[in-house]
Amino acid sequence: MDPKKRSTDKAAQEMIGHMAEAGQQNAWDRLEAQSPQCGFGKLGVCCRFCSMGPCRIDPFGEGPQFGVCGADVDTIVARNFLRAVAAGTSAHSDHGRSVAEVFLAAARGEAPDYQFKDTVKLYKVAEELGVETKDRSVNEIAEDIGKIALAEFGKSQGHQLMAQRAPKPRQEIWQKLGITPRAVDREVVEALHRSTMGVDQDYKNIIMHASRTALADGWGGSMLATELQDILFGTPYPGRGEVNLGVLKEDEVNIIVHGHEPILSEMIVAASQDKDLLAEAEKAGAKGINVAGICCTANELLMRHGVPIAGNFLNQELAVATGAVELMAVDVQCVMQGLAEVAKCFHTKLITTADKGKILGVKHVPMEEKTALNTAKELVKIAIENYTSRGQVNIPDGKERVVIGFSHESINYMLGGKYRASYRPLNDNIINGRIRGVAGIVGCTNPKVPQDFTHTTLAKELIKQDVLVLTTGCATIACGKQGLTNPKEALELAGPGLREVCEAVGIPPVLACGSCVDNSRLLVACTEIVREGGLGEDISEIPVAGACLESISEKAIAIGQYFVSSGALVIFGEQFLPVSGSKNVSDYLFGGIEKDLGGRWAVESDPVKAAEMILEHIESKRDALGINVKAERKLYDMADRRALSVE
Ligand code: BF8
Ligand code: SF4
Repeated sequence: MDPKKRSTDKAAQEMIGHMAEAGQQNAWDRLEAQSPQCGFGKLGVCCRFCSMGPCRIDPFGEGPQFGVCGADVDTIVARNFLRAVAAGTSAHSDHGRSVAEVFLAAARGEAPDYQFKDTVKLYKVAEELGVETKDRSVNEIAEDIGKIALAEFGKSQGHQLMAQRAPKPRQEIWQKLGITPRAVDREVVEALHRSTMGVDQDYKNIIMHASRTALADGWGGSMLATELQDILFGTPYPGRGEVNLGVLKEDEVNIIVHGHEPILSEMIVAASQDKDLLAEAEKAGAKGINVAGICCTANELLMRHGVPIAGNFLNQELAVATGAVELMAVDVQCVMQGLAEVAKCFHTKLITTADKGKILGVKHVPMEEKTALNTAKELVKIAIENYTSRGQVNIPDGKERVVIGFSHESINYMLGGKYRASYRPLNDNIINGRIRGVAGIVGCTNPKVPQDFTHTTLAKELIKQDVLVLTTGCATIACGKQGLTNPKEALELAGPGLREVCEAVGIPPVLACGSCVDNSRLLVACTEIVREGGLGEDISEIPVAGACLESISEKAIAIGQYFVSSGALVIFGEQFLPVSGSKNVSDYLFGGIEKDLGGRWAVESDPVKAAEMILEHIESKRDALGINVKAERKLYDMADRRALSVE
C-alpha cells in the first residue's frame, strides 16, 4: 500500500517505504493480513464470558437474538463496554499505584535515587488530603501522602478523595446517582463481577457502573498518578523540544524509552548524563548519548526534561527500522509485540523492564526502586556496547520544534503571571468571545486511519474557529509533528481572537498537556474554569468538549466515559467505539445519558464534521450561559460601503 495512505507524517512515510523494500512487517501490514476483521466484534455483539458461549447476536435480526443464557444485545454490548472501561481504568490506575509505591519508598529513604522535586505541590496535596505539615520534614509529609495515596487504590470504605476536587454540583449529581467512585480496585472488581454470566442484565445499570469505574480512573488513579509524578519529578512548565524520527542522531548512541511510567525513563535520562558513561560512549566512537521517547513516556520526559520525542504509537517499529537505535527500553502499555520481530532485523537491543510486561524471547532487566539508577546505568552500558554493531542507518530528516509542558499550574501561571496566577484571563476571553471555548484532543494513532490525520485536521479546524485546544497522549505528538504546538507556525492558523490572546500570553493555540494519565489535568482545568466564575456552576455548563477520533486502547474508552460522567461532550471515531450493535445502548450513550450526567458521547470519523459538532456544542453552551450577545446591528453609511467593496 502507498505509504501516504498509511501516514500523513513524511518521516513515517519514508520509513514505511524502507520497511516495505526490506520485506519487514509492521502494524499496517499485520492489519492488512487481519482484514476483513470480525463484523460482530466491531458492533460489540459477541460474548464469550461463559462456556455456554461464545455467543453472538445477529445484527440483521434474522439469526439468534439471544445468547444461550438469554442475554439480549443490549446486555452484551453494555457488558463489553463496561469491561473496556474496567480494563482502561486498571491500566492507568496500576500505573498510578506503581508511582505511589515508589513515592512511599522515596519518602522512607528506601528509593535513594528519587527525590521530591516539587515541594510546593507536595504541601498543596498534603493540605487537600488532610496531612499535617507543621514542623514536619518533607519526607514525613510525603510518607503520609504516599500512604493515603496507596490506600486510595484498595481501601475498603469511603470514596476517592480527589473526587472532592470536582465542582460541588457535579459531586451532588454523582451522589444522587450513587456513582461517587470508591476504591479503584473495588470498582474494577465489581465491573468484572457485574459483567460475568448472570449478574447485571440491565444495560443502564451496567453503564452507570461504567461511569463509576471510569470516575475512579479520572478522579482517582490517573489524577493520583499525575499529582505524585509532579511532586517526584517536577510539575511541567512550558519548554522547547523537538519531535519526530529526525531526533535520532547518526553519530550518537541512541536510546529509546517507550511505555508509560516515568519511574524507569527518569533514571535512564539521569544515567545518560553520567560522566563515566559519556566517556565510554566517546571511546566507542560516538559523540554522545541521545535519549528519545515514544508514546506517553515521551510526553512525560519532554515536558520535564526537554528530552526529544521520536514519535507516537505507530512510530515505535519505524524507529527501530532506522537501524540507528542501540537500545529500546520498554515498560508497560502500548508496547507492540511486533517490536521483537523488527528488532531481530537490526542490531537494536529490545529490553523489557517491568515484571508485569515481559515479551517472550526478549531480554528482561527488572527495574527496582532501590537500585533504579544502577539498573539504568546497566542499560545505558548495553546501548554503548551495541553502538559498534550498527549496520546501515536510515534516519529520516523530519523533526519539528515544539513548545510543550502545559500543566494546569503552568496554564494558570502563563495566563495570570506569578503574582496573580489565575484562570481569570481565560474566562474573560471566553466570555468576551475572543476564545469561543476549549476542546480537548486526545488519543492514539491507529493503522486503520492515516497516522495523525484526524487529530491534526481537527486541531487546525478548531483553532481556525477560535477554539483553544488542549491535547494529551499520542494526539499531542501528532500535533507536535505538524507544527501545531509551535507558537510561530500554529498562530498563523489560528482565528483572530484566539491568536490575539495567545500572542499576548505567549502560548501556542494548541497546548500540549502531557500523557494519557494527564487527562486528569484537563479535568482540573475544567474545574478551575468553573471555580473562576462567570461560566456556570458545573463542567456541563462551560463551553468545552473532548474528541478522540483515533484510538487503539480501552484506556481511551475509560477516559471518554469519565469525561462524559464529568459533564462533557466526547466525540469518538465511529469505528473505535464498538456499541452500535445495540440501538438502546447507543441511544443512551449518545443522548439519554445527558439527562442523567450532563455529558454524552457522539461518534464522527470525519475530523471536519467533528469540528462542526464541537463548535455547535460550544455555541449552544454559550447561548445557554447568555454570553453570545449578538453584535449590535450596524447601519452602514456610504463610507462604510466603500470600505467594504472589493476592487
Ligand atoms: O496512554 S495515546 S497509543 S501511548 S493509549 Fe497508547 Fe493511545 Fe498513545 Fe499512552 Ni494513551
Ligand atoms: Fe453466551 Fe450468555 Fe455465556 Fe455470554 S454469558 S457467552 S451470552 S451464554
